[in-house]
Amino acid sequence: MEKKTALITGATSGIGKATAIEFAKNNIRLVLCGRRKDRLEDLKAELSSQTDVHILSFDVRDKEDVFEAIKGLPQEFARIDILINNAGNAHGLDPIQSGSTDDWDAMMDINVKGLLYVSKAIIPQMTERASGHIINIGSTAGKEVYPNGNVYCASKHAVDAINKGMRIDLNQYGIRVGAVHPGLVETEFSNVRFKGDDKRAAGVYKGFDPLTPEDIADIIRFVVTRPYHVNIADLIVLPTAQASSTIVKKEL
Ligand code: NDP
Ligand code: 8X3
Repeated sequence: MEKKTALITGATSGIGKATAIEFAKNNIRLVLCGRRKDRLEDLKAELSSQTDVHILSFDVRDKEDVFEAIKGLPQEFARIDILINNAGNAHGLDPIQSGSTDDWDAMMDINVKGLLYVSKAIIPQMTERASGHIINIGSTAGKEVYPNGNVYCASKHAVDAINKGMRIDLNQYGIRVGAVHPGLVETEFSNVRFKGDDKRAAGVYKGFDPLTPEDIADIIRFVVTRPYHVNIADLIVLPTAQASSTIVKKEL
């Protein structure tokens, strides 16, 4: 079988990094993206004995950089069969009346507009070939709204809508589109949300077994390795201890 190439955004940590490691084990060639170049270089060094790896460092908020980076891919990595739209974060956890506009900008610009820019840079080659697979990483925050989650939840509701819209519009090209919506996964997500307050971040995952990034990577690997006629369109994954965004069975 011909080797596939996957482009993963947000590959420097958490779910994106674990997916890169899982894909490398499964003989998938990798284009790994993120802002932290040193981490991309380390991951490339770690995975290069298993598969071909190319790294691209850009901020998904910068439209020109996104298009330039993807347009400039070397020929052997230019054909993207699988796009994992994963880059994103929550910034802050504040009630709407006191939320920071900088946090709001970051979440809408990264989680929504960044995902659109990367998709726009890649979809034309997929429509031209009439093949491809796009996985959008949403969240339970895209299915529910929780206290103080306001704008992060809005950004993930937007990802949910974009995922559905992509599937409809790309249907005629035979391109598979689906979303994976995780619940609580222990990554650097909460360290970013709480702006480096690592104690508060660790507290989010105390008293229960959260999902690990490897749990999600395993599921993404399953999704992309189904036969072509199978498209897993929308998948919610929770830790067993979590029933909803606000109901988590904790033993403290
Ligand atoms: P991490 O903080 O561990 O990873 C986030 C990744 O996104 C990093 O690789 C980071 O790379 C990248 N990223 C962030 N901002 C930008 C930017 N402006 N430009 C380019 N890349 C960027 O968090 P997770 O792995 O948990 O998050 C991955 C995805 O999963 C996100 O979309 C998140 O919303 C979603 N998610 C997470 C859940 C969780 O509980 N952890 C649950 C549900 C969904 P770098 O900083 O190097 O640019
Ligand atoms: C990440 C999960 O519950 O922190 O999307 O929003 S949550």
